[in-house]
This record gives sequence, C-alpha cells and structure tokens, in this order.
Amino acid sequence: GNFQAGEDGRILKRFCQCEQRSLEQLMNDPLRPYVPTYYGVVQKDGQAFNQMEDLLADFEGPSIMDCKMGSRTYLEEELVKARERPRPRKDMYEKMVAVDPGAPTPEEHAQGAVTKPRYMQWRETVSSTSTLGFRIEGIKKADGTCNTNFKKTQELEQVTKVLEDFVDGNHGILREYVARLEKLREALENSPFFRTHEVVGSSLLFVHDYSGLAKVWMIDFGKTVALPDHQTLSHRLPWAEGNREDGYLWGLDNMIRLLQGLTQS
Ligand code: 4IP
Ligand code: MN
Repeated sequence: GNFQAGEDGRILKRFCQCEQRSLEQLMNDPLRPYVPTYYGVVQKDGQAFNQMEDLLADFEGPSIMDCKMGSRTYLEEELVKARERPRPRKDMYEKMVAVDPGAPTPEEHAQGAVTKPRYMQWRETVSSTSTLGFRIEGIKKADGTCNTNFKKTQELEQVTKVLEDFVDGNHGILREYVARLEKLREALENSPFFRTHEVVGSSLLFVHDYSGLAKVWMIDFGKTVALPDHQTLSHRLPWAEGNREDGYLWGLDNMIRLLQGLTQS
C-alpha cells in the first residue's frame, strides 16, 4: 500500500516528488496550520517515504471523512498525453462498467478500454465534482462502519444526507467544522502558495470524535503543481483547457454553505 507505520505520531507515505515539494513549501505558508506537519524523506526497507504528522493522533475513536476538492481531478497534461499517444486502460474500463455498464461508448466496449482523461471526466460527471466542486470519497465512522461507495453520490440532497449522517446530526460538531473551514478559506485566500499552484486531486480530511474535537486538514498533494512564473489562479472560475483553473474555492464555498445549512436544520 501507500502507507507504513511511522514513529509515534507520524506516518510514512510512499515518496512522491511533487508531494514533497508542496509539503516543503507549505511549511512556510499561511496554510501550514491546515496541512500535516512535514518531517522530510526517510528510507525504510529500501523504499523512500515522506514522513508526516499523523493527523489522527489526538483523537479517541475518530470518525473520518475524505472529500476530494475541486471541479477537475486530473492534470491538463493528461489530456495532452492522451491526445498525442492514447493509452487505452482496461482497468479503468472495468471500474467504469462496474458502476454503470451503459457508460462506455460502443467503441470503448469494443476495445474494452478507455483513456485516463475519459475515465476521470466520467467520474467527475457522475459525482458531485461537476455540480458542487467536491465529492465524498470515503467515510469511516467511530462505530466501525466504513463506506467508500459514493461514486454516484451527486445530488445536493444525497450529499447533504451523507454529511448529516457523518456527524450523526451533531450541531456542535457541524459548527466546529464550519468555523475551521471558514478560517481555512481565509488562509487559502491569503496564501502565496495557493495563488501560484494548481491544486488537483487534493482532499480535505475531516476528523471528529465524541469529545467534540473536530478538525479539517488539506491532504494529498501528488497532483499539486506550480504555475508558470507570474501566473495565478482564482480557484473559482470555471475550467477551460489551458486556464488551469481547479475549482477548489468554488467547491469549498459550496461545502461551507451546505454545512452551514445543516447547522440550521
Ligand atoms: C483513481 O480512480 C483516482 O482518480 C486516482 O486519483 C488516480 O491517480 C488513478 O489513476 C485513478 O485510477 P478511482 O478513484 O476511481 O479508483 P487520486 O490519486 O487523486 O485519488 P493519479 O495517478 O491520477 O493520482 P491511475 O492512473 O493512478 O490509475
Ligand atoms: Mn439538524
């Protein structure tokens, strides 16, 4: 897998250069309180790992949710690669058919394969990525239940229900999450790192426990890349190929609005 047990209070994640660069820069950015503390590269059993803070360490029997942020989940370079040198992916075709046998085109059925951007775009359009700018990827609750079956969770009502169930309708926890997300949004809007990076495939990790402790962090920076010199993003404008917009803040605005609504219901 991608993870190994680390020293106390730390985890090891399979080394990724792009993630390392981002984590290093984030340690000197207003976003630092909202990302796992980075402790550098370590070798274990001949393999390299990024060592970082274990975000669950302060919780007792935590409930955990992973939400993938943004309106686009693949890098623009994947589109260029697929156009120049299409690489049919059987594994992605199979993942697609498992969710919806009618999704592939007749040509794709004949090939038994789809390209990566095709798969990624399809995932975006059947989930709330395309409609809300974020999607729920997985939830593990304190009661031991685990759910990663959200590929077709798209409607506002469905998403709202899942979020409400995640917090067991606890308004105190909801308010903590909203407060933390509003501070995160402010930090994002003031972050030199965020202004100058395309943030794709990154998640927000929500963690709370029965004591009422509730926190959110940004995780997964394997597809977070620096823009060319002097280019910046709004993170709210719609994406069009070439503009590199990722829809991160659009998704966060929607997420905050949704959770705020739940605190009032
Ligand atoms: C996965 O699809 C995720 O989109 C991964 O993105 C992506 O990895 C995988 O591409 C793709 O198969 P499912 O979640 O539907 O299984 P993420 O890492 O953001 O979760 P990349 O490489 O794009 O990071 P492949 O090419 O690694 O299979
Ligand atoms: Mn309620």
